[in-house]
Amino acid sequence: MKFFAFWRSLASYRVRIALNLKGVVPDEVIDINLMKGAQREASYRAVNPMMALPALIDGAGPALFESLAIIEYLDETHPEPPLLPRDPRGRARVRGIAQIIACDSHPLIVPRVREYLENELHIDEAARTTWCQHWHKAALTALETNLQDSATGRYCHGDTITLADICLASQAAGAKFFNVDTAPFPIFSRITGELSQIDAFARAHPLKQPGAPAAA
Ligand SMILES: N[C@@H](CCC(=O)N[C@@H](CS)C(=O)NCC(=O)O)C(=O)O
Repeated sequence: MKFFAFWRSLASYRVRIALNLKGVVPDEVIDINLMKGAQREASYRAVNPMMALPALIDGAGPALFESLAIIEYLDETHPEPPLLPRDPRGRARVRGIAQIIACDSHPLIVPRVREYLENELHIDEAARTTWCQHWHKAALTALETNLQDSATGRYCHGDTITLADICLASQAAGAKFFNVDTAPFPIFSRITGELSQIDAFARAHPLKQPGAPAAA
């Protein structure tokens, strides 16, 4: 198994958590340095034409891409512990929370968007930061409201870890990177605090990866 990742990539972080929860250790972790634009090199474009991390090649391939799709693949090929509830409504809620993060919020703050704002639209750094913080807060506001539901337990959905918790942890790491105050979101903060104590989450954290600075 080959895992294409980068320490700072929040989508790679999501897949790293799932790999840890499932006890799957890739044979090779291939570092694609997003800060040097390595995701756009031909060799990686051949793996993932979207030029985004992560990607996973399991056995003969083909390469898998998009963190949620990869995590569901891992969940299907390594069913224990399950990352989705058994009931359709529960699964829809968990996937919904995950998609607010991975599909609605995160794509607005990735390098290709920030670089386009800077290089093509000539938006200065302060305004780019305002942009990123705005989309973070929009997601946090929606998440906090969703988490007020009685289906929330110790974690996002009841008392077992699901795909939603994996995504919540990535949102928390992103909030730190972009200096977003999460104090106004108490349920989000409580759950992400709990998750940070779990070994599979702690070991997967961006700042624990090779090449990461001591603090970001
Ligand atoms: N929706 C994708 C997001 C993939 C993505 O944009 N990944 C970022 C890093 S977290 C990336 O590689 N960006 C490269 C770029 O924006 O140029 C997923 O969840 O896998």
